[in-house]
Parts: sequence; C-alpha cells; structure tokens
Amino acid sequence: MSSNSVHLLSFITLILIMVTNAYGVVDEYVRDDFPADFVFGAGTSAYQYEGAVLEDGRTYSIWDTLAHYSGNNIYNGANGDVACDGYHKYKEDIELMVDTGLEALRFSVSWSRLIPNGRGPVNLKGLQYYNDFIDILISHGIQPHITLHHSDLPQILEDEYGGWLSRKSVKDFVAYADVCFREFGDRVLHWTTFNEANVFALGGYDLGVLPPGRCSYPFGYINCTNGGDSTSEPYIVGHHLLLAHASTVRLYRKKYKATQHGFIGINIFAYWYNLDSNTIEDEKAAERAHDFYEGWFLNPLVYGDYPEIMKKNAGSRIPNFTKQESERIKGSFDFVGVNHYDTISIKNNPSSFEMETRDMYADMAATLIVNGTDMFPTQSEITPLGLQKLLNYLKEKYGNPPIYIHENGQGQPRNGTLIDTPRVEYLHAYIGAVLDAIRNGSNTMGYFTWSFLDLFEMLSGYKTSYGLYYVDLDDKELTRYPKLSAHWYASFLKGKNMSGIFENVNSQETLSSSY
Ligand code: IFM
Repeated sequence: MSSNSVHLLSFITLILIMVTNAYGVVDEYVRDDFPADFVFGAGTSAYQYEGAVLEDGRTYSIWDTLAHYSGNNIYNGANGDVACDGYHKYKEDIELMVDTGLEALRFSVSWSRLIPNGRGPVNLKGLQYYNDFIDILISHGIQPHITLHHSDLPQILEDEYGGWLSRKSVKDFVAYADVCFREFGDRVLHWTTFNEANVFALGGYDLGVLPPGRCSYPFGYINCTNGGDSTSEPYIVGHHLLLAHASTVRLYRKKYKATQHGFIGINIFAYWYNLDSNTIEDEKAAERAHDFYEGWFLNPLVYGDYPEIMKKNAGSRIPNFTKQESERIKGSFDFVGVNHYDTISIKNNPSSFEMETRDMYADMAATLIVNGTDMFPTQSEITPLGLQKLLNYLKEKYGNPPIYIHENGQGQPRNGTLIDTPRVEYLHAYIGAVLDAIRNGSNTMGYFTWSFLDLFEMLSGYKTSYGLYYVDLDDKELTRYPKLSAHWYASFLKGKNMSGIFENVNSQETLSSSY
C-alpha cells in the first residue's frame, strides 16, 4: 500500500470514529437527514390502550380472557379493563402527540368493539370512536397507520370454532377487514393485517404467554391448563394467519386500491443474534432461528413457501400450501412491518432432536439466550448495531422490501421516574442505526417507537413500561406526564441537531406536563 493510501485510510477511519458513537452507529443527525417521505411516529394497541372493555357494545377478545384467567401468572392479577382509558382520553392524548411532533400514529382497531359478534352487524358507537380518532389525527397532520389484529380476536369466535386454529377464521377476518377498508379507507393509507404474526402464533400456542394462552407440557411458560398442543398448533395458526393475510391483501387490491391508493403489509417480530461461540454450528443455529422467526412468514410472502429447514424439521406438523395458495401469498405485501427490541445470543442445540415430541423451538435446534437467562427481561440492552444488521439481512435475503420499523423502544420497570435516561440513550442509538441502514441501501420507510405512553404491557401487565409519557395509575384521572424521552423525541422531530445524547433536550420546553 502506498503512503498516500495509508494516509487516506487513516483519515477515513478518523472520520468514522468521530461520527459514530460507542455503540458503533452514527451519533450526530437531524430529522432531515432521513428521506423526505420517511415517517416518524409512535404506537399503541387497542387492548393495551383503550380500556372501556364492555362499554358501548364492545365484547371480550381473547386478550381480555387471558388477562382474567386465574391460571395466568403473567400479569399478577392486572388486566386491560381500564388500561390508559384511551377510549375516553384520546382527544387529550392526541394533543400530546401534537406537542411531541408525531408525524404518524400506529394503533390498532379492536375487532370486538367494531363488530361485537365477530361477524355481522357493525357497532355504531365503536365506528364513531374510530372515525373520530382518525379525523382528529388527520386534522393535526398525523398519519393514521392501522393494525387490524393485535392479539385480540373476538372471544366469541374462539368459543365458536377455536379461533385461529380453524380455517373459518380466515373468512371472518377478511370480512372484518372489509368493514375497516370501507369505513376508514378514505382517510387511512397504511394497513397492517397482523401485529407480530410470528410471536402471536408462538406466544399464544407454544409458550402460552400470549392470548389465547394455549400450550402443552413440557413446553409452556405457564401451567398449560388452557389446553393446546405446542408441537403443532403454532404451525397451524401461522398457516391460517398467512392465508387470512393474503386474502385480505387480495381484497384490498381488487376492491379498494384504485380509489383509496393505500398500502398494506404484515408485521413480524425479529431479534438479531450474536453467536454464543464463533463456530459454524452456532452460525447455522442463527440462520435457522432467522428462518423460523422471520422466514416463517417472509419466505412465503416473498418466495411462496416455508423455508426448507422448517419443512424438513417440522415434517407433517407444518401444513402445505396448495399451488393456488402459494401464488396468492407470494407478493401479497406493500411493506413489511418489523418489531425489533433486542440482540440476543444464540447457541446450537442438537439435543432438542432427541425429544420425544418437539415444539417450534426444539425444531429450531437453537437455544436463545436473552439477557443471560431471563426470557422476558425488564430492560433491553442497547445494541443498535443489531438493528442495522437485521435491516441489512432483510435487504439481502428478501430483495430489499419496503420496511417500517413498527416497534422499537426500551422497556423499563414502571417505577414512576420521568428521567428515563437509558431510554433516551436507546432511542438515540437505534434511530442512528436506522439512518446508517438507510445509507447502506435499506428500503426502510418509517420508524415508530413503542410506545407513545405507558400501556398495559403484553408480558408484564403494569410492571414494565415503554412509554414516552408516564401514566399515573394511582391517580383516578390517569394523568399523563412527559418523560425525558418525550422531550428528546420532540426535540428531534422538531429538527434539532441530536449530537450527543442530551444536548438540545430542554425538559422545560413546551410539552404539556399533564392535561
Ligand atoms: O407491548 C408489546 C406489543 O404489544 C407487541 N410488541 C412488544 C411490545 C413490548 O413487549
């Protein structure tokens, strides 16, 4: 190498050290460094936010049932009966969204509020709630991004035919989606069929920790007294979700796309994996885990069938697609929604093949090591390079699909502090990672932090929280207070230069401290 090249290389290295931070991602950026049509927002979901579970005609969903199930050791007796009382407080919350400078809100529709019998008549009060919600968002220039199913199938359909275990769910879901497109599609351009389709099937039917809480010994994380078969049900449910998704997209494209001009996709959860040891075995285990988590849904959507390794390891427990189904599923998305929180370690686990029966994790033959041993840690570590690598991986493996980061944020114990410094550090680092990924060619089109305010949490009830706004549960008004992270995000969205973590974050500025 000539001495000129050596100098050039040292110069480039110096620049890189100056602009990246300790996490290895860009440190200094402004909102306008992102593409003009890139969108920044925050998220909620119906059961976690709305409360009012039996008000104005709403009926129970499978999430209500799990939260009220006495054998449930996940929520410590808590439930979403009131949650953030968003059904009554949404107008004030939208004011806070405006204060924060949100460009978009990701939220879900409660199927059992809109169509209390699961199919058939529309509940006019429910319809009015969502219409009003959407209208107010739009009047403030906040884009509504709607998820149709966030773990909350109407309980009545679970009781009638076993919910997602039955193929009948496909038809009912498509009919429900049809109502949503018809009623809201004149104002809503972004639709997601399922939140975390992969985790819904795994958590709800293998581990039992998510609605409807089904599992079978020895696989569940709860006592599997609700019924279930962890060896086959996750695969059956995943299959029905894919069929329902594809039929819904088909309906949207045939009946609504030409007049409404919207976009429709599905959402999946994804980790990034660090190898436990630098061996070819662990490298292959990581590849299998990607196939079992993301590939389970993305392979059919992009290539028309499940990953080969899933078909091989699950054998007859994973259903087949007919030729027509495969053709219908392939290409049935305008974007992929990705929820990413953590990088975890992964280790090859061949011994799982010796088990008499196998669940999906055993089929994966990999051990996932989350924060040491805790499967559900209360606080994510800050590993933004994982997100950058994940976006790059999805770009390479699935033909660079348009991606929305639908969820990213840091869970923390819900202890009432408004100075959530680690969350600010987390957001600063992960948004930097998204910018780096875009500069490397990823087709990422938006970023939503989870969550806009502290919600009823999926794996902990009210023990952990992800919100930019604290919700005081001891106050019957459920007053909201901005955390430092709300000030940080607002500063960023209002165009301030985010170099370093705390510069330009003025916690005294205009954000309302409470209603
Ligand atoms: O609260 C959940 C959300 O409902 C789905 N994704 C993960 C979040 C944090 O656990």
